[in-house]
Amino acid sequence: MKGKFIVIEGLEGSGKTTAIKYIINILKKNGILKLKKTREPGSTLLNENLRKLIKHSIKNEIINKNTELLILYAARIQLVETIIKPNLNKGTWIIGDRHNMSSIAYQTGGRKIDKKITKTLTNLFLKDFKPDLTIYLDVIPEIGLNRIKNRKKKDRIEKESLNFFYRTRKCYLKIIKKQKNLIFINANNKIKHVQKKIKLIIKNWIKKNNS
Ligand code: Z5A
Repeated sequence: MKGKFIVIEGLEGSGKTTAIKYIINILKKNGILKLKKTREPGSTLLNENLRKLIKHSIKNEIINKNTELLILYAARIQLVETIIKPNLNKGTWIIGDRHNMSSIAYQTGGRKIDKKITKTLTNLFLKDFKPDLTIYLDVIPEIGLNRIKNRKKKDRIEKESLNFFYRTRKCYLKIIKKQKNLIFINANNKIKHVQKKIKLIIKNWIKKNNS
Protein backbone atom coordinates (compact mmCIF):
# COMPACT_ATOMS: atom_id res chain seq x y z
CA MET A 1 0.00 0.00 0.00
CA LYS A 2 1.21 3.52 -0.79
CA GLY A 3 2.31 5.81 2.03
CA LYS A 4 0.49 9.01 2.97
CA PHE A 5 1.77 12.56 2.66
CA ILE A 6 0.93 14.73 5.67
CA VAL A 7 1.98 18.40 5.58
CA ILE A 8 2.15 20.93 8.40
CA GLU A 9 1.76 24.56 7.40
CA GLY A 10 1.79 27.86 9.25
CA LEU A 11 3.74 31.01 10.04
CA GLU A 12 7.04 31.00 11.93
CA GLY A 13 6.55 30.12 15.56
CA SER A 14 3.19 28.49 14.86
CA GLY A 15 4.69 25.28 16.26
CA LYS A 16 5.25 23.18 13.12
CA THR A 17 8.49 21.58 14.31
CA THR A 18 6.96 20.81 17.70
CA ALA A 19 3.81 19.38 16.08
CA ILE A 20 5.78 17.19 13.67
CA LYS A 21 7.64 15.46 16.52
CA TYR A 22 4.32 14.86 18.24
CA ILE A 23 2.60 13.56 15.08
CA ILE A 24 5.45 11.14 14.41
CA ASN A 25 5.02 9.72 17.93
CA ILE A 26 1.28 9.27 17.45
CA LEU A 27 1.81 7.57 14.09
CA LYS A 28 4.40 5.20 15.58
CA LYS A 29 2.08 4.34 18.47
CA ASN A 30 -0.57 3.51 15.89
CA GLY A 31 1.69 1.08 14.09
CA ILE A 32 2.93 3.33 11.29
CA LEU A 33 6.65 2.76 11.46
CA LYS A 34 7.82 3.54 7.94
CA LEU A 35 8.08 7.31 8.31
CA LYS A 36 10.17 10.07 6.82
CA LYS A 37 10.35 13.73 7.78
CA THR A 38 10.94 16.39 5.13
CA ARG A 39 11.24 20.15 5.20
CA GLU A 40 10.86 22.78 2.52
CA PRO A 41 13.03 24.16 1.26
CA GLY A 42 15.41 21.34 2.10
CA SER A 43 15.78 17.60 2.66
CA THR A 44 18.18 16.79 -0.17
CA LEU A 45 21.84 17.88 -0.48
CA LEU A 46 20.99 20.25 -3.31
CA ASN A 47 17.97 21.60 -1.45
CA GLU A 48 19.82 22.19 1.82
CA ASN A 49 22.21 24.38 -0.19
CA LEU A 50 19.29 26.20 -1.81
CA ARG A 51 17.80 26.62 1.69
CA LYS A 52 20.96 28.43 2.81
CA LEU A 53 20.67 30.76 -0.20
CA ILE A 54 17.01 31.49 0.56
CA LYS A 55 17.51 32.07 4.27
CA HIS A 56 20.73 34.04 4.13
CA SER A 57 21.59 36.37 1.28
CA ILE A 58 25.13 36.19 -0.11
CA LYS A 59 27.15 39.24 0.84
CA ASN A 60 23.98 41.30 1.08
CA GLU A 61 23.03 40.69 -2.56
CA ILE A 62 19.33 41.41 -2.85
CA ILE A 63 17.40 38.37 -4.06
CA ASN A 64 14.71 39.26 -6.58
CA LYS A 65 11.30 37.95 -5.48
CA ASN A 66 10.84 35.92 -8.68
CA THR A 67 14.32 34.41 -8.26
CA GLU A 68 13.32 33.41 -4.74
CA LEU A 69 10.10 31.88 -6.04
CA LEU A 70 11.89 29.84 -8.70
CA ILE A 71 14.50 28.60 -6.20
CA LEU A 72 11.65 27.43 -3.94
CA TYR A 73 9.97 25.58 -6.82
CA ALA A 74 13.30 24.11 -7.98
CA ALA A 75 13.79 22.71 -4.47
CA ARG A 76 10.20 21.46 -4.33
CA ILE A 77 10.47 19.60 -7.66
CA GLN A 78 13.73 17.99 -6.53
CA LEU A 79 12.17 16.91 -3.24
CA VAL A 80 8.91 15.61 -4.70
CA GLU A 81 10.53 13.71 -7.56
CA THR A 82 13.56 12.25 -5.79
CA ILE A 83 12.34 11.72 -2.23
CA ILE A 84 8.61 12.10 -1.66
CA LYS A 85 7.11 10.14 -4.59
CA PRO A 86 9.60 7.22 -4.45
CA ASN A 87 9.08 6.85 -0.69
CA LEU A 88 5.29 7.05 -0.92
CA ASN A 89 5.45 4.34 -3.59
CA LYS A 90 7.45 2.14 -1.20
CA GLY A 91 4.78 2.58 1.50
CA THR A 92 6.66 5.15 3.58
CA TRP A 93 4.63 7.97 5.13
CA ILE A 94 6.05 11.47 4.63
CA ILE A 95 5.57 14.16 7.23
CA GLY A 96 6.36 17.47 5.55
CA ASP A 97 7.31 20.71 7.24
CA ARG A 98 5.76 23.04 4.62
CA HIS A 99 4.85 22.39 0.97
CA ASN A 100 3.25 24.24 -1.94
CA MET A 101 0.82 26.20 0.23
CA SER A 102 3.83 28.04 1.74
CA SER A 103 4.74 29.48 -1.67
CA ILE A 104 1.20 30.65 -2.26
CA ALA A 105 1.00 32.27 1.19
CA TYR A 106 4.52 33.76 1.43
CA GLN A 107 5.26 34.57 -2.22
CA THR A 108 1.84 35.71 -3.43
CA GLY A 109 0.63 37.00 -0.06
CA GLY A 110 3.85 38.24 1.56
CA ARG A 111 5.82 39.16 -1.57
CA LYS A 112 2.76 40.16 -3.65
CA ILE A 113 3.69 37.99 -6.65
CA ASP A 114 0.77 37.48 -9.05
CA LYS A 115 -1.05 34.29 -8.03
CA LYS A 116 -1.32 33.26 -11.69
CA ILE A 117 2.44 32.59 -11.54
CA THR A 118 2.26 30.15 -8.61
CA LYS A 119 -0.78 28.55 -10.22
CA THR A 120 1.13 28.05 -13.47
CA LEU A 121 4.19 26.63 -11.69
CA THR A 122 1.96 24.32 -9.65
CA ASN A 123 0.16 23.06 -12.75
CA LEU A 124 3.39 22.62 -14.69
CA PHE A 125 5.47 20.87 -12.07
CA LEU A 126 3.23 19.36 -9.42
CA LYS A 127 0.22 18.64 -11.62
CA ASP A 128 -2.29 16.84 -9.41
CA PHE A 129 0.25 15.86 -6.74
CA LYS A 130 -1.11 17.05 -3.38
CA PRO A 131 -0.78 16.17 0.30
CA ASP A 132 -3.25 13.58 1.62
CA LEU A 133 -3.70 15.76 4.69
CA THR A 134 -2.62 19.31 5.54
CA ILE A 135 -2.66 20.61 9.09
CA TYR A 136 -2.63 24.39 9.16
CA LEU A 137 -1.48 25.88 12.47
CA ASP A 138 -2.91 29.37 12.64
CA VAL A 139 -1.02 31.93 14.70
CA ILE A 140 -1.22 35.70 15.01
CA PRO A 141 2.13 37.00 13.64
CA GLU A 142 3.13 38.81 16.86
CA ILE A 143 2.53 35.66 18.92
CA GLY A 144 4.50 33.42 16.54
CA LEU A 145 7.39 35.86 16.16
CA ASN A 146 7.52 36.37 19.91
CA ARG A 147 8.00 32.62 20.39
CA ILE A 148 11.13 32.63 18.23
CA LYS A 149 12.55 35.99 19.30
CA ASN A 150 15.29 34.46 21.45
CA ARG A 151 16.90 32.64 18.54
CA LYS A 152 20.50 33.72 17.94
CA LYS A 153 20.16 35.27 14.51
CA LYS A 154 17.10 36.17 12.44
CA ASP A 155 17.20 34.90 8.84
CA ARG A 156 16.39 36.95 5.73
CA ILE A 157 12.67 36.15 5.81
CA GLU A 158 12.31 36.44 9.58
CA LYS A 159 13.63 40.01 9.22
CA GLU A 160 10.57 40.95 7.11
CA SER A 161 8.08 43.51 8.43
CA LEU A 162 5.07 42.59 10.54
CA ASN A 163 2.91 43.61 7.55
CA PHE A 164 4.62 40.94 5.45
CA PHE A 165 3.55 38.27 7.95
CA TYR A 166 0.03 39.71 8.17
CA ARG A 167 -0.27 39.51 4.37
CA THR A 168 1.06 35.95 4.46
CA ARG A 169 -1.43 34.90 7.15
CA LYS A 170 -4.30 36.61 5.30
CA CYS A 171 -3.40 34.61 2.22
CA TYR A 172 -3.21 31.35 4.23
CA LEU A 173 -6.65 32.06 5.67
CA LYS A 174 -8.01 32.66 2.17
CA ILE A 175 -6.55 29.58 0.50
CA ILE A 176 -7.38 27.13 3.29
CA LYS A 177 -11.06 27.68 2.49
CA LYS A 178 -10.55 26.17 -0.96
CA GLN A 179 -8.25 23.36 0.17
CA LYS A 180 -9.60 19.84 0.52
CA ASN A 181 -8.29 17.52 3.26
CA LEU A 182 -7.18 20.38 5.47
CA ILE A 183 -7.52 20.77 9.21
CA PHE A 184 -7.38 24.19 10.84
CA ILE A 185 -5.89 24.40 14.32
CA ASN A 186 -5.82 27.51 16.46
CA ALA A 187 -2.13 27.51 17.40
CA ASN A 188 -2.42 30.64 19.52
CA ASN A 189 -3.58 28.26 22.23
CA LYS A 190 -1.32 26.54 24.72
CA ILE A 191 0.82 23.64 23.44
CA LYS A 192 -1.25 21.18 25.50
CA HIS A 193 -4.47 22.22 23.73
CA VAL A 194 -2.83 22.12 20.30
CA GLN A 195 -1.42 18.65 20.97
CA LYS A 196 -4.76 17.34 22.26
CA LYS A 197 -6.43 18.47 19.04
CA ILE A 198 -3.66 17.02 16.86
CA LYS A 199 -3.91 13.65 18.64
CA LEU A 200 -7.64 13.47 18.04
CA ILE A 201 -7.34 14.48 14.40
CA ILE A 202 -4.53 12.10 13.54
CA LYS A 203 -6.11 9.12 15.31
CA ASN A 204 -9.45 9.66 13.54
CA TRP A 205 -7.76 10.29 10.24
CA ILE A 206 -5.71 7.08 10.45
CA LYS A 207 -8.88 5.10 11.20
CA LYS A 208 -10.60 6.48 8.10
CA ASN A 209 -7.65 6.53 5.71
CA ASN A 210 -5.35 3.64 6.55
CA SER A 211 -7.37 0.58 5.71
N1 Z5A B 1 9.31 29.77 2.72
C1 Z5A B 1 8.73 30.55 1.76
O1 Z5A B 1 8.78 31.78 1.82
N2 Z5A B 1 8.09 29.93 0.72
C2 Z5A B 1 8.04 28.59 0.60
O2 Z5A B 1 7.49 28.07 -0.39
C3 Z5A B 1 8.65 27.80 1.62
C4 Z5A B 1 9.28 28.42 2.66
C5 Z5A B 1 8.61 26.32 1.52
C6 Z5A B 1 11.60 28.40 6.17
O3 Z5A B 1 12.06 28.66 7.42
C7 Z5A B 1 11.36 29.77 5.59
O4 Z5A B 1 11.12 29.69 4.21
C8 Z5A B 1 10.13 30.37 6.21
C9 Z5A B 1 9.13 30.48 5.08
C10 Z5A B 1 9.96 30.43 3.86
N3 Z5A B 1 10.44 31.68 6.59
N4 Z5A B 1 10.53 32.32 7.51
N5 Z5A B 1 10.71 33.16 8.24
P1 Z5A B 1 12.19 27.65 8.60
O5 Z5A B 1 11.80 26.30 8.15
O6 Z5A B 1 13.55 27.80 9.21
O7 Z5A B 1 11.23 28.28 9.63
P2 Z5A B 1 9.73 28.08 9.90
O8 Z5A B 1 9.17 27.08 8.97
O9 Z5A B 1 9.07 29.38 9.88
O10 Z5A B 1 9.71 27.42 11.34
P3 Z5A B 1 10.09 27.96 12.75
O11 Z5A B 1 10.39 29.40 12.82
O12 Z5A B 1 11.16 27.06 13.23
O13 Z5A B 1 8.75 27.77 13.58
P4 Z5A B 1 7.87 26.47 13.89
O14 Z5A B 1 8.58 25.23 13.46
O15 Z5A B 1 6.54 26.69 13.34
O16 Z5A B 1 7.77 26.50 15.47
P5 Z5A B 1 8.48 25.56 16.59
O17 Z5A B 1 9.99 25.53 16.32
O18 Z5A B 1 7.76 24.29 16.72
O19 Z5A B 1 8.17 26.44 17.84
C11 Z5A B 1 8.82 27.65 18.10
C12 Z5A B 1 8.87 27.88 19.63
O20 Z5A B 1 7.54 28.08 20.10
C13 Z5A B 1 9.44 26.70 20.44
O21 Z5A B 1 10.15 27.20 21.52
C14 Z5A B 1 8.18 25.95 20.90
O22 Z5A B 1 8.41 25.27 22.11
C15 Z5A B 1 7.22 27.10 21.09
N6 Z5A B 1 5.81 26.74 20.87
C16 Z5A B 1 5.30 25.93 19.89
N7 Z5A B 1 3.96 25.85 19.99
C17 Z5A B 1 3.60 26.64 21.04
C18 Z5A B 1 2.34 26.98 21.64
N8 Z5A B 1 1.20 26.48 21.19
N9 Z5A B 1 2.37 27.82 22.70
C19 Z5A B 1 3.53 28.32 23.17
N10 Z5A B 1 4.74 28.05 22.65
C20 Z5A B 1 4.78 27.21 21.59
